[in-house]
Amino acid sequence: MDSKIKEIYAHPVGHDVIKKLLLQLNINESYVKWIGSLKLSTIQNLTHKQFDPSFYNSLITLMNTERDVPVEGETPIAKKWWKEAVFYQIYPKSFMDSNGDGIGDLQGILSKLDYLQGLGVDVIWLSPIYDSPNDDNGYDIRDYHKIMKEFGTMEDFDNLLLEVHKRGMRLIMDLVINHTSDEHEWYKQALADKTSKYRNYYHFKQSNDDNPPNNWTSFFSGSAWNQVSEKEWALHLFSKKQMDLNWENEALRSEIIQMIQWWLDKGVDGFRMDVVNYISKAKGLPDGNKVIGELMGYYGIEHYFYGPKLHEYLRQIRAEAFAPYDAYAIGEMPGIGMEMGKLLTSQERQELDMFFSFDHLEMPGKARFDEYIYDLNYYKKYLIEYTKQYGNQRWMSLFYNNHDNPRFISKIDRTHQYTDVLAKLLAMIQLTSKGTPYMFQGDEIGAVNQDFTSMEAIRDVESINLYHELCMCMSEEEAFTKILAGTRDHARVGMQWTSDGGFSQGQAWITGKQPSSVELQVQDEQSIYHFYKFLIQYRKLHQELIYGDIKFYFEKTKDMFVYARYSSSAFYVVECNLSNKVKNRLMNINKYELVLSNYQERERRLRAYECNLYRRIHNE
Ligand code: ISL
Ligand code: CA
Repeated sequence: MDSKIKEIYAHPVGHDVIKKLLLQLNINESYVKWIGSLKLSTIQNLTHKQFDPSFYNSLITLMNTERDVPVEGETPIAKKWWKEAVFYQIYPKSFMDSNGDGIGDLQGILSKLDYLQGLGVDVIWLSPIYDSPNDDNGYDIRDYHKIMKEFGTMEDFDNLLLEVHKRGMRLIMDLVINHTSDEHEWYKQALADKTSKYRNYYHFKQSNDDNPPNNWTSFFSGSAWNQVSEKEWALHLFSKKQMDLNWENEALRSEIIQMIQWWLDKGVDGFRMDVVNYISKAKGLPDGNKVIGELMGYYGIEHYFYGPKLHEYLRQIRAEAFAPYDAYAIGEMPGIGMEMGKLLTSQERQELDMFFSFDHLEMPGKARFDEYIYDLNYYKKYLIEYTKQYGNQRWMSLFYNNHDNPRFISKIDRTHQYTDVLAKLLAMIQLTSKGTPYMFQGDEIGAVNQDFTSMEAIRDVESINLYHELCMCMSEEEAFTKILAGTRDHARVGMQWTSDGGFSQGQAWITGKQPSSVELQVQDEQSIYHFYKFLIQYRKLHQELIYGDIKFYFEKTKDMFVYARYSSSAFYVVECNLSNKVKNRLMNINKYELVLSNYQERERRLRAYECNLYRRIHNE
């Protein structure tokens, strides 16, 4: 408690916790400087009403969890296939339906491998395809060694993997090891017999009264506890059918590691680890601080988003499963900031290779279900800071979309009048910045949010639960408006292969429509699809855009985003107008040749969302 704020801010964990709180409160970071010399105890006295001692104990515990500070100083970038590759996330349920039952499947994906190879995709990430009751569309796994029947058979999977490898592509699986379905054999045995060894594979906890054992809330509304008997409860951070695994249990850890090895023996190339930062929970599962609960929207999160043994578990998985197979691993880690990200992914730490940070997806003080216009100047600031701070021992993932978020392009341009140039601008930044591009199905055809008209069209368990919770404190119309702003279903409607049909000839499990289609985009040389295809190819041939140095210009100039990627032998500049207003060009381009633009004609000034890639002519 005698530590000064500036000392706490200098600690990687302290830095990210303070930064996260300021972000949620929409308070400028410069505030930290003013209070830097104050002691934590002074701050506690000033805020003892809001932050009770439990908050400070959590912060200090978090900081003492991992004493190492990330290695700084510059080493050359180590070349790796996953730093050069373009990844493409497929949500199998909505990608392509081969048998007309209205649900995407593995044979449907197989039929589109040539399309993906033609686009230039190097790695496919499949959202979960394991046997599941589909309470959370496969993120509730019932059997890790079986393929979900709606998606096909294990033979279909083996054939798909073979065909992916035949094309020189790779495939990574979505690994959900924070929780299993409540229909998993382990959980069924745990419920059936209190003395079973599987009882301790989960978090069962006594409660002295008929309230849950602590105040933790679920990401999918309500308490994070299922009552399983008069005095016993079981923990679920997500839906009531997704039961959290107890990673303290060595037997559980080794079963999970054996399962990972089983998939690696089949030849998969790596994994995306679902909410992997949640797997270690604070001892005793203590109550969450109320102020943090209100601020973050979820009670208890400080006790598991960066748990006491997270590094230990990740090192064990790496040592026993990933390393022997030289497998790739990216962690999905909601709430983890840049400094903690360094501790979890720096190459010398032998834990994860990369991670998905989410701090860029919403603006400060905004949450996914808020309606607001996203300002690309915030993304510019985020990208510049991350790129400068992240150095060469770590490697960023660059993504706008996934199956959990509304379409990024629709947050910026709600009327969709700029879709064509804006989608290309986003592609330009993603494919020329320093980091690995992660595309999500539909990015390449300018997929946008859906104008769902009622809850009848909504399928996502998170949205349905939240809607019922909101209806307790607002009208159905207001509740639906909030759901419409943030529902994950915007990203889960079918891939639009042809203009009349979507991904299925049958009655699709979810209905949606895109303004364009693969068919139209492939035919039109000036399409978003061809813009992606060109850039994916170009960066492979001109690897300054991957491994080159990076330099930012006009950092303080609003709406202008200009940076160079260069080596001793080639120099590229990317020039972007982040606004829908005409802007003066700030750079002198007469020594450059234009490689690619999202506008056909040349003009003296930059038009709405105009982006240009230039190559410096060296013979002058
Ligand atoms: O963090 C969240 C609450 O706002 C969600 O974005 C999301 O649930 C979180 O990022 C974790 O997502 C992953 O785990 C979930 C699953 O529903 C998501 O689809 C998956 O990507 C539970 O497995
Ligand atoms: Ca099907």
